Amino acid sequence: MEIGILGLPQSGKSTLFEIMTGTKSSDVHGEVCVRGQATVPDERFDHLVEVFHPAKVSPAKVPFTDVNAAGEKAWDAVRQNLSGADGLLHVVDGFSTDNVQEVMNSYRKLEDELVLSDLLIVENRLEKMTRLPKKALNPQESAHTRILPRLREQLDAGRPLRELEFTGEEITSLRSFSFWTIRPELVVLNTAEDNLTLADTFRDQAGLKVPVIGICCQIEAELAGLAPEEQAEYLRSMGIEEPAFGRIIRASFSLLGRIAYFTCGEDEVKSWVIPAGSKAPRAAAAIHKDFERGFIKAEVVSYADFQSCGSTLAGAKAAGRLRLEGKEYVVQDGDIITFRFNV
Ligand SMILES: Nc1nc2c(ncn2[C@@H]2O[C@H](COP(=O)(O)OP(=O)(O)OP(=O)(O)O)[C@@H](O)[C@H]2O)c(=O)[nH]1
Ligand SMILES: [Mg+2]
Repeated sequence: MEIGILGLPQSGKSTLFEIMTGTKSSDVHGEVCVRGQATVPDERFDHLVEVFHPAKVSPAKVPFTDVNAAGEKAWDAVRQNLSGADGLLHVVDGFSTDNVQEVMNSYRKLEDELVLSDLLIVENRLEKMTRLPKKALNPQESAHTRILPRLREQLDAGRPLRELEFTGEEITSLRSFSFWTIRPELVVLNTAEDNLTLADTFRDQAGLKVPVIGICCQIEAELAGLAPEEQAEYLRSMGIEEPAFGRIIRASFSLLGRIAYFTCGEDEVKSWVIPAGSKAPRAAAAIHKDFERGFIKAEVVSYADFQSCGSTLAGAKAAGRLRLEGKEYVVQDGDIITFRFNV
């Protein structure tokens, strides 16, 4: 699981990366590609830590990748380093202009680049296949001859591939292409400090089918150096309720279709990241493969039930809210789970 940060030069990518991950990006030994982990802000998790006072605290994390590349080979470096990213965070410069049309143009400029890049891949592939005799095609290639013309049509119209519907099989067979526009995208508009509402205007006018979040990276970068009370005071003075970087991290997390469940004890409170829709044994495998193989039952209480039963497991049990779930149970976001297994 990884999110790649993309954007035109000097749009604020590295600044945002540093705010979210606390990892310096811009001047680390001239490295082209920098990876960092961002902690997902979660009030539920914080409450569990307060209740259990564990020796160890392990919140959910999202890995981000920032690419520092300039010059002619910049695009190659970006492509190479982000080919494995599951989702894209597209940073748009909204601070050097207050004209929404200009902001839309700079958003489109990179999007068009990505669409074009995907189109070239599709056309090369189709061209290669037309030169092969039909009978010489392997099953993978025949699948491609069926799907790729549809992709070409979409890209030709300047539209991203993520708007098309694919079957699970099609997605698997397309994976090796590492298309840009098939991956989920979150747009981050980096606004000037006196123009925080630009993101709302942009969202309304651009009519995008992907989520848009506004942030003023400059303000939030300054925040990072302050003590917590000073941060709150500073935010209030700027008219901001909550730092936007937390919302961006949370949105990135859901962009990848991930949810979290918790394991709680005196030794550790931990948030485990799993794909939404995972059944209990699959979810258990996040902790240990043996938990999946030897899965017997999961003792589950939802976070809301836990809280309403006095925030203790004993309380939840006494109220009959601690459920014993089997192999078919689909784990829900915020579940507090103890697995029973046999190895
Ligand atoms: N006014 C203003 N300037 C900003 C803001 N965010 C970033 N900048 C400036 O924009 C410049 C680029 O910031 P970076 O975070 O390095 O941008 P980048 O996208 O990583 O740049 P490259 O990696 O060189 O493409 C810096 O000089 C920042 O000071 C902002 O919110 N407001
Ligand atoms: Mg940079």
